[in-house]
Amino acid sequence: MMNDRIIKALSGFYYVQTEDGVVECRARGKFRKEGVSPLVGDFVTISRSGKSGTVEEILPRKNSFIRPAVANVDLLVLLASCAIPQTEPFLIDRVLAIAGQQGVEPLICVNKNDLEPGDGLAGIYRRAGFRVVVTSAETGEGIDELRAAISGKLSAFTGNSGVGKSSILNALCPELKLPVGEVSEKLGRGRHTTRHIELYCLGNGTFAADTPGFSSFDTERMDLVLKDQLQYAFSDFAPYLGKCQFPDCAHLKEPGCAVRAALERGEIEPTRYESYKRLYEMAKEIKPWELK
Ligand SMILES: Nc1nc2c(ncn2[C@@H]2O[C@H](COP(=O)(O)OP(=O)(O)OP(=O)(O)O)[C@@H](O)[C@H]2O)c(=O)[nH]1
Ligand SMILES: [Mg+2]
Ligand SMILES: [Zn+2]
Repeated sequence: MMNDRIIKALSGFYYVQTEDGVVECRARGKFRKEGVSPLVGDFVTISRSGKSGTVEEILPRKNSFIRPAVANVDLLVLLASCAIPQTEPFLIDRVLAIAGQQGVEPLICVNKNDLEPGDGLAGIYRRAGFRVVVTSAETGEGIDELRAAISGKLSAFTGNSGVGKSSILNALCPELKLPVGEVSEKLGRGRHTTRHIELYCLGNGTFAADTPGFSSFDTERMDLVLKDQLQYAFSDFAPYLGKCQFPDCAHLKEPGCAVRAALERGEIEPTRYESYKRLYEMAKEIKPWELK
């Protein structure tokens, strides 16, 4: 059927939502040979034998991500927290750059506002022109606003482990009863409670994928943004691009740089610019064979 979609990937199995229920599938070997893997969110064609099936074809994707491994998303919800585990702005900026490159709308959600005020972090991103919701899965603050923002869309919830992705989804839809984990106060991080990606229907054409959280180590395996394209993935730089003295300005140390002038006038957030520089340095190291 046209609308058969992978809603869960786990241990080499793909669970495909069809008109008459969920079918457990394996993927054809050709996908591995071609270097593609089916993703949660993919529309697929399957063949069936008895109760199980095989993913035969992946229909063209609107977009796809390596981390979280999802396809065809309308909205990337980036969960952050100012309480333990704290979210580094660099992680947010890195995911924002990837969303920017894919042309996917991001939404920043600063959670755990009951434990630690999220206004500071929220302010940085509001000033940079992003949509931000401040929430608490504990008190319900901001949940209605978040529900309205994701309504009718397919969202992927991402963020470091323990920020409350599963808790927020439970707050949006208590029937989900997703497992939530503890946070290690000592180590300052979550415990990777969510182990697989799964897409849930929240009703009224709203879908949300819960995904395993990032640890501080595994961001290496994230999508790559090339150094020359990086500036375009920073939407807050857009008003200044093309206005530098040198047309090939990398916005680092070049004279007459319009981006750095905007930074000095306070029109670009310092942490955003720092993240740009860090990502640029990382992008310089990308080898041609690492690109698809
Ligand atoms: N006080 C408070 N605690 C929260 C809030 N959101 C989540 N928590 C707690 O934070 C811990 C981690 O929450 P999870 O929902 O498991 O976090 P997660 O982002 O899904 O983590 P992973 O699945 O490991 O990626 C749990 O103990 C939650 O009860 C919140 O807004 N306020
Ligand atoms: Mg979780
Ligand atoms: Zn410049």
